[in-house]
Amino acid sequence: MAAQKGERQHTAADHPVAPDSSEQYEIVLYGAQTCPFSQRARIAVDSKGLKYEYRETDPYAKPEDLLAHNPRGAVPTLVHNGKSVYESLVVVEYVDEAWPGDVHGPTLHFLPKRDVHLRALARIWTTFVQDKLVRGFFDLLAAQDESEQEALKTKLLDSLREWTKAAAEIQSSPASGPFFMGEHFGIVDIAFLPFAVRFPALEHYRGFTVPDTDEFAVYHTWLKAASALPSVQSAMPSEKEVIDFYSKYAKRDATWREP
Ligand SMILES: N[C@@H](CCC(=O)N[C@@H](CS)C(=O)NCC(=O)O)C(=O)O
Repeated sequence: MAAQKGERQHTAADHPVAPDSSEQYEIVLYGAQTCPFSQRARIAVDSKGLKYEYRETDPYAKPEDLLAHNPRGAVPTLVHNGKSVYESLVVVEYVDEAWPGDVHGPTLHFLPKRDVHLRALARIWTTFVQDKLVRGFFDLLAAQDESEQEALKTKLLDSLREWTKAAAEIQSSPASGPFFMGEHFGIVDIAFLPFAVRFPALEHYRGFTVPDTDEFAVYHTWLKAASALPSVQSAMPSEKEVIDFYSKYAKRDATWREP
């Protein structure tokens, strides 16, 4: 697609990185394969088609180079021309603003660019993902008491029902999908997808599943379409990795780092 007047065509040549290891990369991403927050960052940079150096990092070992860029010692941490950005949703917005469009042209935006109301909706539902779905995911894993687990399963499913209903409403005007905001993959999808693909851990440890009913049809269609994207597949953990990783969370030996 041609660049619009006043907008510069964005090309791969804007961020040239030869696959030569002697060359300095301008973007370095510290992440962990099993970490859903890291997957958000990787989806963001991979969706934009950026070249970057990925450093698989154990954040619990707190290596010096990670601490030098992020005093919290957490992943993901993005370093762009020596300056660091962390907190996964901040990283996603940073990537969106620092590299408008993608390598194919100026049209890819994680936050709707021209419609201020759609942009507000994207923020409302990204916050919902964080406050209800991500929190619900970790609360359910951490719960040891069976009756508490049952209550948290119901709560998580209620939140997912609300999210799915909102997606269906947004997609119905104008009719489109399969992503949360319609045909464009964006920040709401990036915020939630890494957790949705880790739901097998909730099934394994807590018996939580999303019913295959009409009520959740939009969710299942979304999950299938979004999981198939190359930018998502490039950092997808296996089901075994997910289940192994969350074993310590299910025993309450670890939890997430809140923003
Ligand atoms: N709020 C953070 C959460 C990141 C997070 O919890 N990362 C974990 C790995 S999945 C981590 O680095 N943990 C190390 C620690 O908390 O010390 C974000 O959104 O980026």
